[in-house]
Amino acid sequence: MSELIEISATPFPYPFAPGKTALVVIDMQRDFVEPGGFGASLGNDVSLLHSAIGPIAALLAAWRAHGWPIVHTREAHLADLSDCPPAKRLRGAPSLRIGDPGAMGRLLIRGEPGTSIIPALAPQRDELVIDKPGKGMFWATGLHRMLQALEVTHLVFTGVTTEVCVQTSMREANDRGYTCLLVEDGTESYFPAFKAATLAMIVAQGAIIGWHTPSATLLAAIDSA
Ligand code: C5J
Repeated sequence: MSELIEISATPFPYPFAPGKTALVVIDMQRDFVEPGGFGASLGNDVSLLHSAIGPIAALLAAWRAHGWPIVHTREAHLADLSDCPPAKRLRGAPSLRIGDPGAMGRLLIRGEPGTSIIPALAPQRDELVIDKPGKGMFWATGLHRMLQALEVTHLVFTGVTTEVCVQTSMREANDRGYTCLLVEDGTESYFPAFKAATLAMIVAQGAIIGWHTPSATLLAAIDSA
């Protein structure tokens, strides 16, 4: 493995592996971030997610400058909903359900305008873009094999929402042996208290799931390495 860089982090320094660390951007798609999508249909204020966009853009620029691996995910189902369990689709009383037509096409359906990643964070041609039917990025996606083929051992997490798809993906990654860091200002939730709780619980018990640190700390460490 290439030499590790120690990044100041909570609860103790994170061992960053240059070239072996993929940047993961979870679900920065219009359906969660813009009005009229899935997030809004659940009654959420989507503007609460916007502060993560700048830090994620800065991290993408740094990863691209080094040619390091990047993974974007989208929560997106097949058009016939065969990969969307009724237990997911029929839960609660949203104003629109998954698959219903909305302001940006059918909600959370692959290929619809709402599932596209917001223009500020648009993927580039050589980056992995994973459509996932679940909250976690490994469930029914084949991503683990793709990361193994790239010899990725470490993952830096960003995206939305902190306590749902980001945390689920980070837990799945931890179970698969990846060393995981969550970027504090590169993730957001519709519920600030849930974001705070997630940050606290992943680092408890000696980084039981992983580490967290601000984007500025990570970027400065990468720059000076
Ligand atoms: C949600 C996600 N919140 N991307 N999805 O349903 O976190």
